[in-house]
Amino acid sequence: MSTASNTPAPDQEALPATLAGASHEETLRMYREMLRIRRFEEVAARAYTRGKISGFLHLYIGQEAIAVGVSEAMKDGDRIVATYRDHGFALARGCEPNACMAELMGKATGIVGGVGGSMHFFDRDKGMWGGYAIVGNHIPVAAGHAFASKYKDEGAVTICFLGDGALGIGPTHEGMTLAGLWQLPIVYVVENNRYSMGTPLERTLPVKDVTVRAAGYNMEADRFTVTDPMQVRERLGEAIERARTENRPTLVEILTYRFRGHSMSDPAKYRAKGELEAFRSRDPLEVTKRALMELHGMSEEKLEALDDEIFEEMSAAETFADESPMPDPEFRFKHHYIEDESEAD
Ligand SMILES: Cc1ncc(C[n+]2csc(CCOP(=O)(O)OP(=O)(O)O)c2C)c(N)n1
Ligand SMILES: [Mg+2]
Repeated sequence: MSTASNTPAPDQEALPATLAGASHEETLRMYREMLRIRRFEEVAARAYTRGKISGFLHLYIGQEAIAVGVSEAMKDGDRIVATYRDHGFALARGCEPNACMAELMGKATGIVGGVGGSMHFFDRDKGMWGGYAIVGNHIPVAAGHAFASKYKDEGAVTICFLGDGALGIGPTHEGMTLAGLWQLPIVYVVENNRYSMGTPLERTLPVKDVTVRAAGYNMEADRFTVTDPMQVRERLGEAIERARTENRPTLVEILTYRFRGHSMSDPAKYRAKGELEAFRSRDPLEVTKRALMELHGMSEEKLEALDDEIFEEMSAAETFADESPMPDPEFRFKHHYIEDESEAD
């Protein structure tokens, strides 16, 4: 399918059919998860400006519906392989905000003991197989995951996320070639947020529709503009099940938008005038909130109470991280080599 348009819709347009067909319970569950990601990152951004976080901090604000939707479509054993813009995936998979915030601050209680930081969130039990900092280099790694699942006949699917900026990188081509050649149980999802750092995709992409490449890799294709998490669950769910039941890989392009700069040091001055506001008017988080009010009769007060509760949860995570110790310096040598056979698999 190649019918998606990335043109902002006017304010207050009709709610998407996917939300109209969802129950109150599932709409609320997904809204809550999206809001948790957004508030987590806002608290993290504040902590960054207070000097509590070193290095890079890439926020996922605006794209949350994708992490929440894919997580809903996954089964136990399925694997996410993500870029450095990875907080949303970890939280959507059920990783604890305390451990995630502590990781941002490099603390011993962090999700990988404080040695990975923002770009390397990892939790095998939750199906969160990283956080990769090097653009495009995780695409063959993800093919390796999918190869292992197929070889061991695990029935598991790998879902690999990449940015539009990874499309011209050598390893992207290498990984996708192998996935198509070996017909691996994998879904590659390009989160096209229109920019790689400050460069608009018109200056990097020779062909606008990324999914035309799928034919060259012998993959299925899908392409859509994200509206809400239910839609993402549905569309990626189809690709995930095709990978699981037929070992048929898919290349998906999701047209999305990030509301903040590339990282905390980017004031995002390269945007066209009015662009940000236009995209904000169809923020999937706000669209899902509207569905809760208009379709399920939720009051402003109830939604505000939920927001307050989530803000408290994320502020408590900041306090937890603040009060956590730094890692033992020796910890940096752990995991360089396998010390014990039980760690080998
Ligand atoms: C191989 C490599 N080259 C350059 C960089 C520096 N870099 C970090 S993020 C980025 C832009 C990537 O943009 P995109 O893939 O669109 O992802 P987005 O940040 O929009 O999510 C670049 C060039 C890097 N990390 N790795
Ligand atoms: Mg991008």
